[in-house]
Amino acid sequence: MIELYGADYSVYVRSARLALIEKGVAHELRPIDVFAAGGPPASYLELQPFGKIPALKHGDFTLYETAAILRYIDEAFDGPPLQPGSPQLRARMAQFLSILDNYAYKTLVWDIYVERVSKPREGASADEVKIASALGPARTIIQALETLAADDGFLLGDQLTLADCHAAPMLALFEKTDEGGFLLRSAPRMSSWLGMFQERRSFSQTEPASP
Ligand SMILES: N[C@@H](CCC(=O)N[C@@H](CS)C(=O)NCC(=O)O)C(=O)O
Repeated sequence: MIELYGADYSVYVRSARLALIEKGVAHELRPIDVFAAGGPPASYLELQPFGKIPALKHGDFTLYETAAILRYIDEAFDGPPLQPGSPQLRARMAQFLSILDNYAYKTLVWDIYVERVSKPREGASADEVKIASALGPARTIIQALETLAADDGFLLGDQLTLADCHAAPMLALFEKTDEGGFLLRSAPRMSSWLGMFQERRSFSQTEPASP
């Protein structure tokens, strides 16, 4: 049995859950709230010393860092392949994952979504300066993804891959903001891909209990 430690509100945890569901791997989500007062339980730091979610346990084997977890899910279990066979498409998939980790997460999720949606929902005001300065980088990210995305179907074409599982949670949050909705309207491939992916059962099954 696979145990995935984390919280349903986390985009990174959702990426791993999407891959597990799309691969058809039975698993349990073990709740860890990294934003609880005092941080995650000390015992969790043995699984993830940086205090981030998710972490995965498969028997005696433990793993953290979502990109590694995604590859493990695909390579350790039977089920539909979630990585392309050709070197070019495999490299393209790695490029998507890297763009999402290194550029998109902070800008789209923290600088825009958290400021525009999460903070006001909790009664705090949005940092408009932070949002305004994130818009240029956000435009670059969306244009880059649009340039790399396949014309039709999944991000790499006919095959659903780890790139889709990793991109969808971040892009879905970004789309909920006015700024994200506006930028995505200028990226027709990304918009139609996101609309299509959000219709998948794996996506509704991993919907956070409270948004
Ligand atoms: N490099 C980590 C990043 C994971 C990550 O940043 N997760 C967020 C939740 S979406 C987190 O744990 N944040 C807690 C914090 O930053 O204190 C990975 O790939 O797994």
